[in-house]
Amino acid sequence: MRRNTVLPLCVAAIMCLFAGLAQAQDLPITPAPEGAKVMIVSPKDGDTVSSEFVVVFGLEGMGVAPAGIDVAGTGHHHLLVDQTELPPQGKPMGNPPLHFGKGQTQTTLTLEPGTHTLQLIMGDKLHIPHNPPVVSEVVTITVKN
Ligand SMILES: [Cu+2]
Repeated sequence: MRRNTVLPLCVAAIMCLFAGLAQAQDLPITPAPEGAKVMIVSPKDGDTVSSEFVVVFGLEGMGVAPAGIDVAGTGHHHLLVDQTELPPQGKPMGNPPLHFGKGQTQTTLTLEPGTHTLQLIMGDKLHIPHNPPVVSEVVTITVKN
C-alpha cells in the first residue's frame, strides 16, 4: 500500500473509533409512534379550579406502560407544572416534570391560588422523551382562592 493512501485510512479508522465511542455513551432514543398524541383531558384551557383538583391525562396512537417495561409503542406520562421549557431531549427527565411511572392516567394536584400552566410529555422506559417528543398543548388554568 502506498504511503499516500495509508494516512487517509488511518484518519478514517480513528474517526470511526471516536464515532463508535460517542455512540456507545449515548442512551437509546425511542422513536415516537407515528401520529402519537398526548393531551390534558381535564381541566380545559381557561378553566377555573379549586386548589385541589384532578388532572386527567389522554393519549392517542400509543400505549401506556410503567417505567422500566420495554414494550414498543408505549411510554408513561410526565406532567410539567408552571414550566416554561421542555425537558432536554436524549436524557432521562429529572424532576420536574412529575413522573407517572406506574402508568397512572390521572393525578390530584394542590396548587396555590393564581394562574398556572400544565403540560404533559411522554417518556420511554428510561424516562427519556421520545423522538420527536410527544408533548401536549399547554393548558392555562386559574386556581381560585
Ligand atoms: Cu418518568
